[in-house]
Amino acid sequence: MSIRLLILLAISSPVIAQDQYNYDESKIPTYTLPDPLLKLDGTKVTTAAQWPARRAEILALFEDHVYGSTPKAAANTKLTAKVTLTIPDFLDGKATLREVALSFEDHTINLLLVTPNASDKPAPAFLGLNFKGNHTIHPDPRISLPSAWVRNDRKGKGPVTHNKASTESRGIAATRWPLELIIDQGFALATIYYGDIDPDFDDGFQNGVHATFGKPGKDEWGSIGTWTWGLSRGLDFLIQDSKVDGSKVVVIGHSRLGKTSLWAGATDPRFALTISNDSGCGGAALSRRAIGETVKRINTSFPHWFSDSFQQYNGNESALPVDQHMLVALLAPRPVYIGSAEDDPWADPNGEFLSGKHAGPVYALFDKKGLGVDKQPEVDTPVGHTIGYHIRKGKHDVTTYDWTQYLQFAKRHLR
Ligand code: GTR
Repeated sequence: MSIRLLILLAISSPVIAQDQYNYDESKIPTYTLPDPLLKLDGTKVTTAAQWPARRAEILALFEDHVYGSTPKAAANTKLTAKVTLTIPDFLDGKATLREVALSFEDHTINLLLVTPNASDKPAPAFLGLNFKGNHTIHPDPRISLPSAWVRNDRKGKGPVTHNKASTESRGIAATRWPLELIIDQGFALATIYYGDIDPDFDDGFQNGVHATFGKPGKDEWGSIGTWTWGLSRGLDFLIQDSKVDGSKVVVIGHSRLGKTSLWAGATDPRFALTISNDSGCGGAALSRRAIGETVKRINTSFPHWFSDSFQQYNGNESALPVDQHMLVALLAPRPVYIGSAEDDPWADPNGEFLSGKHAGPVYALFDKKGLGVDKQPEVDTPVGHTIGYHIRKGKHDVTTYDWTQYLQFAKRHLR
């Protein structure tokens, strides 16, 4: 290497650190995806009746190699539910807002539930985790602030501290949660602050529900596993609530919480429909493409998200016994929608599309048409049948455009 190049590398090192990740489709390594229909004994699944056995194998592979399994004690824990706040005339009388404390031992997870007032019939519902507190989804000053850890949100910079949520953050995530649109279409919305379940930083699993259930083993849950478990506990409540149709609950999530919604749909078949928004690596994007965020990078930046076993695939994606199309396949024959954004190459939009495509053969076992197209569609052109997909204009975010597609898709499949 020439001295000139060395000096250039040294002075521009932060830029180089960013550039070490591939964004070029032509530089994707050649890879072969594992066949979702090929059983471990070498026989091939050809009928819907044979699928449950193969599905169980795939689920166990994801538990053992990617997300970790849920400790038995957690799986068996029943939470008590107590409604702590009711606002019957929320959104100018269109909806009822309730806050529900879901508790076990000394831990409380607060669910915010907004149900439409227009009809007496139990409403289909969306359930999703939020990043910054339930009070950030709407500016109403009556919504409680979380008491758990919240991110020190200086545009992602600076240390992750144990700040308290402030009243100034009321409604700051409202654009990601278009409540009126959701209520006007006859859906309920339920959300939980993810930090109530497990704070999102690597502390050796000292806090959140990890504190109750103990330090996880090598192939037990990381934070994505705990957040997923929290979604299922939210669903337990929704299923018994008279205002919600428990057979029509959609699980939705963005980014790391989109990885979480996919794993929730896979582990809890009571979710009727799953939505992944810009979920990227460890979500809908195929790991073997190693474009944008890679397995090594995600395990290095966020060692607490997956099980420790996932680390063995750092830079070694082809050794994974699964890839993320098999995560989508675990949702079959239930509907699933994958949303991408054009200016989000870190999440590999085409890899997100391809997971949907390669899950198609499993949907076909049930005579369900998956995406119905072979190539990633143009921007702002939603496609799909039982598997939906769009790539919209814009950056990594959840927008009204995304929600409009998700609501239409949910109506099409749940009504
Ligand atoms: C990024 C991470 C992504 C995605 C995103 C988010 O830093 O690399 O995998 O999860 O965070 O959750 O906003």
